[in-house]
Order: sequence, then structure tokens, then C-alpha cells
Amino acid sequence: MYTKFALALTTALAITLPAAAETLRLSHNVGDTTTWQQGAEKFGELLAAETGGAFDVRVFPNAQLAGGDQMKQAEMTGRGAIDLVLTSAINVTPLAPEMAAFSLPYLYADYAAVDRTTQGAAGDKMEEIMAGHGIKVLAWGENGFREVTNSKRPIKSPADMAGLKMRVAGPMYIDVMTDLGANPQQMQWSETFPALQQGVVDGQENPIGAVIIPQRVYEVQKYITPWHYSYDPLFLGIAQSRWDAMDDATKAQFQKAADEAMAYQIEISRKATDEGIAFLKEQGMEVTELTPEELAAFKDATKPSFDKWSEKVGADIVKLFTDEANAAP
Ligand code: X2X
Repeated sequence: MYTKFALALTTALAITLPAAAETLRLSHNVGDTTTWQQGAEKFGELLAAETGGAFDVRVFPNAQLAGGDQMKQAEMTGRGAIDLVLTSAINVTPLAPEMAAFSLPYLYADYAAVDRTTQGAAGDKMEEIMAGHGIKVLAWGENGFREVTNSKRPIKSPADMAGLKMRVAGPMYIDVMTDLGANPQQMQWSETFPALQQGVVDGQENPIGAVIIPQRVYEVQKYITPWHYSYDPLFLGIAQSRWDAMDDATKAQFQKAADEAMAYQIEISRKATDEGIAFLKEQGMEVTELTPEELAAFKDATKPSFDKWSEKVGADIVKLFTDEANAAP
């Protein structure tokens, strides 16, 4: 009887399971409550729909596939050890310092300026550079404008940053925080919440909609200043070796799924950011809004880092970015 049952089960499985979907592992480096995760899952859904279930995208959060090292994901993707990566530009700067161009302090006035670069010649140039590191950038998404939070005091002027222990994500932010008189420390994102909770660091900076809210940073931070000091884009990339092995029809399916998934991810991140300040106030955070003059003081104070990193990025690339960022809408 058991044999008969098992046989029937095997037959049923053989009929209902789609012909061997190919599994692709997608790595990203924040938690599974974020808009990064939602964008990654959307890509998987759209790709499955486009290809009639030929691909099964499995999403791994918190840089698990890179042993928790968020900066390592891109390099692993570049050599084909990870199939797909969704990460932010600043995480790639050890591999491709040019990617820091996006995040130069106070480069962008608004989202329109951001979109002109990701959709224009600057974005194309970055895609070319990433291809040189073995990653085909399929589409740009959004981490967002990075805003500062801390547990000590309201930040209204650069002087308020003096001596604050700040967790940062990457090398450029070490320099920017140093310009501001803070004590920066590079740390994995996945280790940051407990570090804030235990007072190992006083503050951090991240985008409101994509990270601060979904990762509940407001539970361990009292003060936030939307100072918009640095923009951080996401990109969805695939190992170039995998990409090169695909036929044109499959490439078109991947491209379409990526474009739509990242457009969705940008939309939900911006919406969550727009609604975010009110939510953070409800959660008990004190929000310090800055006047244009107060913002200008932060821009002036971080100019040395802008200049230092412009040199690392290269004058031609910086010009591509500033021309598009400052172009008339
Ligand atoms: O680590 C961070 O701060 C994060 C999540 O924003 C990045 O990946 C840069």
C-alpha cells in the first residue's frame, strides 16, 4: 500500500513540477524587511513570469553568501561565485573607486538630478567600469539620500558632530565624517544595530525609506537630521560570465524583469522616504530640519572630502556626473 502511495506521489510530482528551473542565487546586504529585499523578490517574480518558470531566483539577505562581508559580494559576483547581486555603490568602491562618484558629498540637489545621472552618460560609464570587473549592471535601484541619526544630541551644524562615534559603511564616509570632526568607524551593516543598542557607536547614517524604517533604527536612535549629504544608488548586477552565456532572447527577458523590478524598488523607496519623517516622529524621534543656510554649512565643511574623492574618481568622470547633476531639468 505504501509502495502504491509512493508511486502515485512520484507521478504527481513529476507532472506538477516545472521542468528543472535553474536556480540563481541573489545576494544583498540588508535585512529581509527592506525595499532591497522587495526589489529582489520582485525581480525573481518577474523573471519567472517572463521565462515561464525557467529561472528560480533565491534571495539571500545580510550578505550571507559573502560570509557577512558586504563589500565582498561584488567581487564574488565578478568571478561568478554569486549569480546576482543587489548592492549599493559605496559597497563597490574597494573594487571600483569610480563608483564613489555617485556619493560625493552634496553632489545632488534632488531626485531629478539623480535620475539624470543613472539614466544618462554617467550611468553608462559606470556600467562600462563594472563590466570591467566582471559584473553586468542590469538596472539601477535606490538606497537613497543618507540621513544622519544619533543617540546624543540634535545635529544642526557641523560643530554638533564633534566627537560623535559614527558607524560608517565605506572609506569615503570615513573621510567625510573626519571633515566634520566625528570619530568614524567602518562596520558591517548587519553588526550596526547591536552596536548602536549597546552604545559602541553613537550614530550612523542611512536612507530613511530603504533602511532606517524597515530596519527599525528608530528603536535605538533618538535624533535624526535629514541633511541629504550623500546619495547612494543600488544596482542589480549579474555575473558577466553568466550573461555572456545567454542567448539574446533570454537577455531581453532578464533586462525587462530587472528594469521593472528596479523601477518598482525606486518607487517604494521614495514613497517610504516621503512618508517616513512623520512615522519617525510618531516613534519618538526628534527631527531636526535644516534651512538652506544650515545645509550649506555642511556642504562647505565636507568640501575637502569632495575634492579628495574627486581625485580618486578621476576628473573626467566627476565632470560627467556634475554636468548631468547640475543640468537644467
Ligand atoms: O551599510 C550600509 O550603511 C548600507 C546598508 O546603506 C549600505 O549597504 C551602504
